[in-house]
Formats: sequence, C-alpha cells, structure tokens
Amino acid sequence: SPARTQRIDILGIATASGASVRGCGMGPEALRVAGLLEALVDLDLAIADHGDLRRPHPDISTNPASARLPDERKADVLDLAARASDAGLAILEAGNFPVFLGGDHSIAMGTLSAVARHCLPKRKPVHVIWIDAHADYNTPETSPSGNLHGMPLALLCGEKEFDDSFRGEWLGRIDPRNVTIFGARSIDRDERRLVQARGVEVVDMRKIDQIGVVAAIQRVIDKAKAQGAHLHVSFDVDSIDPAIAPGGGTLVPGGLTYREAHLVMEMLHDSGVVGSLDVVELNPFLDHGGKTATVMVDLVASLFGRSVIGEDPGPVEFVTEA
Ligand code: 6HN
Ligand code: MN
Ligand code: MN
Ligand code: MN
Repeated sequence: SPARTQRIDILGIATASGASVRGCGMGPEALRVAGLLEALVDLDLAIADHGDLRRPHPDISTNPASARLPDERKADVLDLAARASDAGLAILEAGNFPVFLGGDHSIAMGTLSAVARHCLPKRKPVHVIWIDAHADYNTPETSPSGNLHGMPLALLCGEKEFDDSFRGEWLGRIDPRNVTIFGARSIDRDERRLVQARGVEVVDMRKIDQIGVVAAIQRVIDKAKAQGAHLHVSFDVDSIDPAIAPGGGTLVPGGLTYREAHLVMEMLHDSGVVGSLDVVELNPFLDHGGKTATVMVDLVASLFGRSVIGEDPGPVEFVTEA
C-alpha cells in the first residue's frame, strides 16, 4: 500500500445536542485518552490536533441536571455544524486529511458539507459510506424521537421536510445515490420508505452475513473508484456489536464483529480513495472503562495502514491435487 504523506488533522466536535442521551460530548477526549494520536504517530504519520469545537454550558436552572432544552439543542447542532463545516473546509483546502471526532452523529451535517464544498467545485464526486446500526435518514416528519442525530443524512440529501431554520451549507449537498449505509439493523418505518425511494444503498447486517464483509465493502470501493470519487467514511460506533462496543446511547444487537470492522477499515485503507473520516456517537459515560474507545483507536489505525505483515494477502486460491 502506498505511503501516506498527507497530514492528518484531528478536529473534535464535543456535543451531545443531537442525541437524547448525554455523554457523547466527551467522545473526543476519550479517544485521545485511549491513544488515538499515539497510534497514528506510531505509523509514522504527520498529525495535527485542532482541539474541540463546543458550545458554552447552559445557565444552571431547575431543568433536570441542566440538560439542554429542545430549542437550545437545535441551536447547538446548527451552530456546531456551521463551524465544523468551515473548519473542515480549511483542513481540506490545505491538502490535509480531516479526522472528525464526535460528538453525536449530527456533526456530519458540518463534516460532510465541508467535504462537498471542497470537492464539488473541482468536479470531484463525493461518496459516503455511513457505517451505522441506523440509517440516520429521518426528517422532522418521520422521526419517532425528534433527535437530530437521526436526521443528518436526510438534510444532506436535500429532503424537503425541514423548515427554513435548518438552512445551511449542508442542505442538499450529497447525492443520495452516492451513499451506502453499511451495517444497518434498525431503520424506522417511514425512514425506510424514504431511503428506498431515494436510491440510497443499504448494506444491512443480513446482507453482510450472506455475501460476506469482503464482497460487501469491495462493491462500495469499486463504485467510488469508478467515479474517481472522494470517499468519506462516517463511522458510528454503534455499527459494532454492543458486546465489544458498549459505549453508545442507541445500541442495537447483532452488529459487526471485531474482525469484520477491521477488515472494512483495512480494505478501505488499501483502496486509496478515502479522504475524510468521522468517528461519532462514542459515549464515554457508558463505555465500561474505555472499551469502545480502545476498539475505535485500533480501527482508525487500520484505516491508516496498520497491519501485521504489511501486505494484502489477496484473493484465496484453492489448489486441488489431481
Ligand atoms: N445515531 N432512528 C432513531 C431516531 O431517533 O431517529 C435512532 C437514531 C440514532 C442516531 O445512532 O446516530
Ligand atoms: Mn483534496
Ligand atoms: Mn448514526
Ligand atoms: Mn447509530
């Protein structure tokens, strides 16, 4: 695999305002404590850490545990998305590789709009692999929870059911036919209808079980390569099985195994088409001593080329004696 000369620029977006469970605002720091930067330095990669974007704490009130009210949460999400979009664009325009640390998945409104703002003027298509137990394609109409972390893809793909208050750089920036949701096993009823109507590709857990993770990920890579696209990886920790990744607020059984998740990252590395990464939804408060954070550090290292012997073993050949 080719040596990477591009600098990796880390940007935290420390928020849980898109979620109903608090705690994933601590995600960026937990990933640092688990050794993310050291793992990348160990691969001889150049890195820069931009620290975290965050919103001011709310005034102390009688609101339980000073949790944010719905309007405050929405204002947080939109403000952070706008700031992440500008900061991400600056990283990409400088020629560096952004690694965005969430934060809940609403941060992808900002991160993916940065990618689109960078690529589309240069006529470089943007492909998205959304590795997640969920589709995150709800609108305010279809959402059963009202939580904005269940809606970023719908906004990015230009769904109409968002009022003017949601306007921003993210609106309609992504072509739904260039999105693959990978690892899904929980999609809401009306959300499923939307995903199907828009031509979003869904590689659900059943499909991965049946065709295998290698064939499943290879199809995504081939599609992105054929278009000369920039591939953005949006990795929600709840894609992994909760038995090995308990640190999330919306866990669903039956996720990717440790090795399946690694193989995805290893093959994405070897593809050479990945240009940006989100790591989202890590909730350190639920994470049993940093279990999920540690798994995620290993997965990010695999995406950046960590391997045991440094070569792709290639396709298996079965030799039968005559
Ligand atoms: N995530 N589909 C559910 C909802 O509330 O819209 C869950 C969303 C989870 C969001 O995991 O990033
Ligand atoms: Mn570029
Ligand atoms: Mn998600
Ligand atoms: Mn999820």
